[in-house]
Amino acid sequence: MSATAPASSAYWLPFTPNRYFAEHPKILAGAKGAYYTTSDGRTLFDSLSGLWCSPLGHAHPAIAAAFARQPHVLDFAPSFQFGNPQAFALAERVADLAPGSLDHVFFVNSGSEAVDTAIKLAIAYHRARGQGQRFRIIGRERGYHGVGIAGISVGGMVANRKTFAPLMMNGVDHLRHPWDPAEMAFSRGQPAWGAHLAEDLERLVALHDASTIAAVIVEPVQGSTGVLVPPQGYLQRLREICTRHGILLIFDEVITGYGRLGTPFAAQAFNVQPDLLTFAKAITNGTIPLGGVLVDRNVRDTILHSDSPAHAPEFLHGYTYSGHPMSCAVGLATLDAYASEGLFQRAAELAPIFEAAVHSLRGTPGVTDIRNTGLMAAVELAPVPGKPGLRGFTTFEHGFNNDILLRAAGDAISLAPPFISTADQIHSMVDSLRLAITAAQAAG
Ligand code: PXG
Repeated sequence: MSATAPASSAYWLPFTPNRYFAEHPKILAGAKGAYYTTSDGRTLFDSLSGLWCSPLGHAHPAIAAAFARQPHVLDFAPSFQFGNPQAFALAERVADLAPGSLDHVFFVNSGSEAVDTAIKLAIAYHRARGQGQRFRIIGRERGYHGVGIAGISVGGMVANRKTFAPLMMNGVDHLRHPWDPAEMAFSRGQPAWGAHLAEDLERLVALHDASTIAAVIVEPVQGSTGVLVPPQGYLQRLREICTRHGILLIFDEVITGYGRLGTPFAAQAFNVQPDLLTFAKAITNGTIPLGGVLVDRNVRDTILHSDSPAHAPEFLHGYTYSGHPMSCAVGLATLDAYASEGLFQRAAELAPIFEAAVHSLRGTPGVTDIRNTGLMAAVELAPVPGKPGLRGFTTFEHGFNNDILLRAAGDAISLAPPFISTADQIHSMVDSLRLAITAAQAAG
């Protein structure tokens, strides 16, 4: 097998400039612990836990063992009309980690599917309680909810939406995002300013009337557009407004789920209870596709006790691979590893070390903001005039050509190191980023 990517390669890479890639291929050939190895034998620190999904690091032996075992037990089971022990066991474990009455789990295979599923659950819930006119879903600017049509409709990433504008879902509206560098640049943790931005929801209620709104979907911390941390009191206020108007609150925790903020879910870190909660990524440490929606007891009961006949499904939704025994077995091994190694606690303990290290970049030429919470942060870089995204891209390229795998969100660099990282690794990650930022500045 060739280690390089020929210009004529059959593989079309997702969210990648493919023409550029053909000339400058980047091949990850191996991974162990907190490091990747490139096809030319270099070692790179994994500063984003893969794509936010591998907090345990790579090649974890307990996960490898689950992969080896499960095909001999049950390699596939039909998901419609049948259960399997792995799916039941994992649903219990996920529900045990979740706050309050989020005690049922609908399994899917990705974050995008989780978002589709949550939106359908919200619509189905209102219909089951006789409020089928509630069809609107409110998202947020700069939100990322995957790439399904529902997800890009409620999402707020312009580049992902504009090509597909004719396909956008009806009835969607958006809150403003809560990042304002003039008010909150270099905040550590939750910014003090900005709770009032949640009042956008009252404006949308006044515009559309609550009787037409089914749900609000937000990432508790906006991840993909560069770690936008919710201002103090903001999520509480959103919750209050939703409750007042009978609107469901959906937290998209595809990134924040499973310890990123030092608690199982961000809902617990911020002490705000959603009605539906989506997860994916870290549930299997990224090793096999799996996602899901945690569903509030009342939402589930309402849908189950709607007027469908006893022999017909109450919720017309599901995937061939929902509750796949392989994914669920690996999910169980992953949750066991988080628990036995105390890794959510470790993430909480590393967070202040990480915060201090990341904020040491303040003053580095070109750094215009630093934002962080838990073990996630973003460093905002001044753009190259007239070329948005180029500074972030050059910084990423420099990191790759040296010793660190970086992820650029436009001109911000996002960081989310594995929970197994040591304090020394966090410091050297920030040193490597400083060098990459400086090199990208010098490149003009
Ligand atoms: N919701 C959220 C909040 C996400 O972050 C998805 C849904 C979609 O998940 P799937 O599994 O369908 O990709 C995501 C995915 C980045 C980056 O660079 C973020 C994601 C994926 C890839 C890259 O920040 N988030």
